[in-house]
Amino acid sequence: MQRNNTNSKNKYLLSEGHTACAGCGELLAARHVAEAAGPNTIILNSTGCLEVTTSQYPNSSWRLPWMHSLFENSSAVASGVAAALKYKKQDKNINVIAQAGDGGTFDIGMGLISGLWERKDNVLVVCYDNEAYMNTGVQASGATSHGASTTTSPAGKAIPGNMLFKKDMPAIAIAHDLSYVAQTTCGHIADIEKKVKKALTMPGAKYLQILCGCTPGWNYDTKLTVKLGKLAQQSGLYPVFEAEYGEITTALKVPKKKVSVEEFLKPQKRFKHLFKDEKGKDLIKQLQVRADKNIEKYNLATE
Ligand SMILES: Cc1ncc(C[n+]2csc(CCOP(=O)(O)OP(=O)(O)O)c2C)c(N)n1
Ligand SMILES: [Mg+2]
Repeated sequence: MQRNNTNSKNKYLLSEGHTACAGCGELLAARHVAEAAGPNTIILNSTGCLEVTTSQYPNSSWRLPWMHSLFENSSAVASGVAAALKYKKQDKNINVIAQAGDGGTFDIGMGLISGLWERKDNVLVVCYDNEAYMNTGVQASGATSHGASTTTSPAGKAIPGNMLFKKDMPAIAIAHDLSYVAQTTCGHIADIEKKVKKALTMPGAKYLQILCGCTPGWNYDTKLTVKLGKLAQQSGLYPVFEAEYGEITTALKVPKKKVSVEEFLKPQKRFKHLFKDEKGKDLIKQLQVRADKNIEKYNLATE
């Protein structure tokens, strides 16, 4: 494969020349995952926006060994790579990362990821959670927020957006008794790097989930990607935390001055119908209850 812009001074391991949208939270997060992991890393990438936008034949934006196989199986291929590295006694100095979107992680890749976690294969599984199947046109996934309008849960007379609730994947990961499970957002770039570095020091299977704004899918102004990540955390809707062997070890506090879920929802047109009538306002209240429960569960309140 050729690399794009080979004369460039940009030496990011995920470099320019990709075709992602302006303001893509997934590409931003993935760049920092790669930077934190460093050059001695092999990445297995499921089908999705991150794969499609960084590897258009005959180009690649990756300055790392990187492989795409199928939508559902980056984790199974990663298990094979980890086994080969172990056989070659190279498993201590080469990292293996299996990465996918929320569709590839929460839904279609779930069985194979669960197998990897069960066997405790030496792989970091990273989910870029943009809360829908974005690459194929914003279909709802198991990660889609309650109330979000998507092409398979269009807000209208029949329903006010997605009527299902987001699957708690980190809890499912923790239930596999992993050495390390963490969650963060594309509004917390330094935290992404810190968590990847930490994860790669932990034995066996690890899981990192990153909330990533999607400008066309969430339908917001491109300059808000980082801000929305911060608001998701500050409102309590998307806790930023780490758990080691099932115990929460760190959790980022929410600000003393309450940030309501409305502040996160309002700039995104996927939620615009919620602000129009009483039914929508009730649904916002339900989301606020869930955010408040997170604040309690993860002990996020600032004294
Ligand atoms: C087995 C299979 N089913 C469906 C598809 C079509 N498909 C390709 S990418 C994609 C969406 C990916 O969504 P997600 O994993 O959330 O990643 P995103 O694009 O949102 O980053 C789908 C449905 C496929 N390639 N293979
Ligand atoms: Mg997605």
